[in-house]
Amino acid sequence: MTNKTLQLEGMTCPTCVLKIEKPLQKTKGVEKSEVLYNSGRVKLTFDENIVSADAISAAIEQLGYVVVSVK
Ligand code: 9UX
Repeated sequence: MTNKTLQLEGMTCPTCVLKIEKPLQKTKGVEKSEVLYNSGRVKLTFDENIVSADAISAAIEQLGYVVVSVK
């Protein structure tokens, strides 16, 4: 399993957390996700054999947020 933290921009109300978390939880390969409104971060645990950090970031950007860093 791989752990990454994404720094987002664009979460402007607390409901954004749910808008991001729901699709992440349905994404194959994502084992655990935690969206933190206050810091604007997404903590991820995922299987790199199934999904990449790039693919997850792209999916979040499709929702209208900007991923400013992946660490
Ligand atoms: Mo609030 Mo976020 O109306 O996409 S849910 S800004």
